[in-house]
Amino acid sequence: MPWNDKFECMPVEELQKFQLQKLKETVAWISEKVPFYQKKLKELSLTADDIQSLEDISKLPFTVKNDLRDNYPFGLCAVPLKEVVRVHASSGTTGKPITGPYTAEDMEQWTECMARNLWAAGVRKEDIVQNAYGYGLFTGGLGFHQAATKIGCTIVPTSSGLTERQITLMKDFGSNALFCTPSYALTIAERAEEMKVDIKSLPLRVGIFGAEPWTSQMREEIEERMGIKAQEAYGLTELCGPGIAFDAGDQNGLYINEDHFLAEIVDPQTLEPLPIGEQGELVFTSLQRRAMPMIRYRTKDITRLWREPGHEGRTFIRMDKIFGRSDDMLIISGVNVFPSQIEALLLEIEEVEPQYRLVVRKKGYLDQLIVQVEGKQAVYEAGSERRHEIEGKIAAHIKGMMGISVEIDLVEPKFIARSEGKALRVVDERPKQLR
Ligand code: DLL
Repeated sequence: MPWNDKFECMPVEELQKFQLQKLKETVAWISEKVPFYQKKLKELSLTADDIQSLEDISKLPFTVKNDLRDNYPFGLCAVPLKEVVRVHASSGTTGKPITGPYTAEDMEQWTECMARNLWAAGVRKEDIVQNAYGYGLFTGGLGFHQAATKIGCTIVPTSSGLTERQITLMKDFGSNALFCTPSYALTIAERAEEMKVDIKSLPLRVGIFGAEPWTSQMREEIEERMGIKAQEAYGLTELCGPGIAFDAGDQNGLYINEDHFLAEIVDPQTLEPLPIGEQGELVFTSLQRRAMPMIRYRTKDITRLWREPGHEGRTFIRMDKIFGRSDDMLIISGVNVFPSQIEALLLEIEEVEPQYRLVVRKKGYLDQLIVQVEGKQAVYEAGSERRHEIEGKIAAHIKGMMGISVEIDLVEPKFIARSEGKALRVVDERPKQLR
C-alpha cells in the first residue's frame, strides 16, 4: 500500500480536477507576489482567469535556469524572507548557484513527497538507513533525512565521502538501506571488494539512487554487486530537490507526485507541447509551493511520460528514466549522442569495468569522441595486443548500434576518478564557441 493512498491512488479525473484548482491558485499567487511573473503575464495579456483547463497551461510562459540566475538570490521569492525557513542551493560548478527557498509549509510538502519515495522502495520504521547523499546546500542529504525521520527510521547521516568509513559503519550498524548517487554506490561496492567486505552478506537490502543519469544496465550492475534492490529518486533544486518522482516495487518508470507537480513534455527546439508518450524535454509547474513557485520550468532533462494503472494502485503519471539532457547532448558526425547511450553499450562488454569518461575534442571541423573505459584487471594485464582487440570490439559495437565512429581508450583499472557525488562523465575540450 502506498504511503498516501488518498493522493497516490486518486482516480485520474479527480486528480486532474485537483491539479486545475491548484494551478489556478498558483497563477493567482504569482500574479500577486512575483514581479518577474507579473511582467511576463502582462506581456502576454494573461491573468489567472485565462486558466480554465489543464491544457491552458500552454498559454503560460516558460521559466529557465537563467531566469533564476538573473534574479539571484531571492528575486523570484513570493514571500518575505521572514517566512522562509530554509534555503538550499544547486551544486552547479559555474556561475551563480540556483537558490531554493522554502516556507514551513513547503518543507512539510517536500517531506511528504520524499516519504512516498522511501515508502515505495520498501523503507520502514524498523530500518537503519545510511544516508550518503551530501548534507548541506545540496538537497539530497536533508531531503532524504527529513523523510526518513518522518517514517521513523534509524538514520545514520554519513553524508558523502570517506568511503571506507561508510563500509565499516554499514557493516557495524547493519544498515538496511543506502541513499546516494548511483556512481557513489559503485564506488562503495568497489572499495568494499578491495576491503574484502562482502556487501551481499550484510543486511543491506535496498538503495535509493538518483541525482544523476544512470541506465537500467547500471542499475543491474549495482543490484548484482551489492545484492540489493536499486530504487530511484528524481528531482531538482529549482522545484524542491528530490521528491518529484520515484519508482515503486515494480521498478517500471518513475511516478510523478502529480498533486504537487504538473508535468509536460515539449519539443526542446520548438517548445511545442508533445503528445503523451513522445520523448522530449520535461517541463514542470509546481502546484503547491509558496516560497518559490515555478511556472513551466524547463528541466532540460529528456524523457517520455505515460499513464497506465500503476503498482499498488498508483494512478500518477509515470516518466521514463532520464535519457540525457538536451544540453548534455553531443553531436558527433551529425548524430545526436547522449552519454547514457554509450554507458548502456559499455555495460554490455564483459571485459570492462562500469567506469568511463567521454572526452570530446575537435579534429579539424569534426567532433571526435574518445571513450575512456577501464579494462578489468586481467584484461589490462594481458598486454597491448589484447587491449587493442577489446578496443576494436567496443568501437565496432558502438558503430553497429549507433552508427558513429569513436576512439576507444582502454585505460587501466582506477584510472578514472571515483565519484562521491555526481560523476563527471563528459570532458568537453572543444573551444566554448564551437560546442
Ligand atoms: O540532484 C536532487 C536530487 C537529490 C535528486 C538526490 C535525486 C536524489 P540538482 O542538484 O538540482 O538536484 O540536480 C538536478 O540532476 O535536472 C537531472 O538532470 C539530474 N537528476 C536528478 N535525479 C536524476 C535521476 C538533485 N534519477 C538534475 N536520473 C536534474 C537522472 C537525475 N538524472
